Amino acid sequence: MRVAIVMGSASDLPKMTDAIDFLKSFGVEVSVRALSAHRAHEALSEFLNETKTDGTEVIIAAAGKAAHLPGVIASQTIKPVIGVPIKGSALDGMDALLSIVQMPAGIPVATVAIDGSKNAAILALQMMAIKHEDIKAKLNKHREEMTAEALNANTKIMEQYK
Ligand code: RP5
Repeated sequence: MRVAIVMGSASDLPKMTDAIDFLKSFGVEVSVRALSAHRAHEALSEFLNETKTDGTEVIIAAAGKAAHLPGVIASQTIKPVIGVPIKGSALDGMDALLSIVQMPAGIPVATVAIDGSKNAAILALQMMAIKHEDIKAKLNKHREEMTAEALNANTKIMEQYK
């Protein structure tokens, strides 16, 4: 059970650490790389070759600005690719969002919100839960915990304004 997380730059790492930690908390192995589609495309292709045989099931790709990385990765694999637009430029991440989401027909990238790396991790786990019963059980427990937290917050608000 492995997920690969590829970033366009080491400067994207702070936005991805929650996702890395969340995946690891589910017992998933995580490969983390900073391999720009523009500045390190040969090393990127070599890494994608490794993912063919190392047990990687889903690839999360995060990039900012003209964020071609997720699409370039998707062009080289049929594994599901989840794109995370990173906010970090004068355009507040809208540039990255549109670069990632507007893929041409035939090469999809599942795109989450700007800086939405936690959802990328959850979506990767949901894909893997189709095959892995242990991940499915942990995701269901996680949902139950979220519901309990939300209802607890509601109870507190009701008490505050009764
Ligand atoms: C993108 O440009 C990277 O994904 C990063 O979000 C942004 C800035 O990269 P650095 O100039 O910090 O390396 O390619």
